[in-house]
Amino acid sequence: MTPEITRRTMLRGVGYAALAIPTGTFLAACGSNNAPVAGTTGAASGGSDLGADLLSRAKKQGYIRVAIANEPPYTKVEADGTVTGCEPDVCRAVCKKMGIDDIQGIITPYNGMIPGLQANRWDAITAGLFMKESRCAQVLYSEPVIVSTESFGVPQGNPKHILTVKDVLDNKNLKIVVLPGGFEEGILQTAKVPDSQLVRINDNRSGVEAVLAGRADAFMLPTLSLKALAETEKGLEVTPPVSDAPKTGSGAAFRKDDKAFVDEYNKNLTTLKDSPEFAQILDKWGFDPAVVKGVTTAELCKNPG
Ligand code: 6CS
Repeated sequence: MTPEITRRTMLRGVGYAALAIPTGTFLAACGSNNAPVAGTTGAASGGSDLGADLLSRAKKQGYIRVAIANEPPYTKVEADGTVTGCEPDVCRAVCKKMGIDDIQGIITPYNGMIPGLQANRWDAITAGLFMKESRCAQVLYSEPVIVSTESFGVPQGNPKHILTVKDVLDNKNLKIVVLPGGFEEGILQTAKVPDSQLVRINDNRSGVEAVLAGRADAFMLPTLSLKALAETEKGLEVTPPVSDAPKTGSGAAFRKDDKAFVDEYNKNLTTLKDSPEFAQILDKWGFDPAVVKGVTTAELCKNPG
């Protein structure tokens, strides 16, 4: 059995030299003193006995590893390494009800989340990875935690009048920034927007910069993510929710083999949803807890793409 890795061991083992790891920074949210624990994701997967079933392994080691993007308010890594944001906070609350002390976050791009899950680099995705057919075919989603909307981030005054996917289709000169493998890229591709109109940029701030510098006309991203960016990126305007985009919703995503864990997770998620704690978490991050009531994974997995 691989020896348990405590945070102290991890600190001793990998030190902080790994902080510079561009895509595999391994962050721990351990209780109150959430010092970042840095290392490659390899160190993360090395710290757990993948042979045990997820529930018994997680209870024994005291955490599950979760993929995050660091895109507030869906996911956020605080300056001290604390992993938070709406989805990680809900996941942490459900895990505690399951007897699992905490979560440990690993930052990764959206297009790497499912491949990394299937490669056992993490145990779950708690990033607001919106449900759609192709994703639901590869992972086991919990019941939904959030339902949200999409918008366009545009220069002040929205000079090109971009409000809907149809506006993008009707003007072939428009260039729209999307994240590679992101839900928004899928929306535009499903609508048959030509690839020549898509500008793929890996990080949100660079996406905003491209719009403000005139290298693209809009950045398509969840409404709340753009609003969070607009708080610091002066000059960015966020359009009202895109009326012809599908309903976006997400929950935690797990490996298909971990069905026993997901069943237990859903039982505890249902209990959480019926408690004031769930509304407190969603309200804190700007999500409306009422909107997800009655929405199911089965329904959201019908989203095309
Ligand atoms: O599910 C996705 O792919 C999208 N989700 C969020 C929270 N942000 C952007 C990303 O494309």
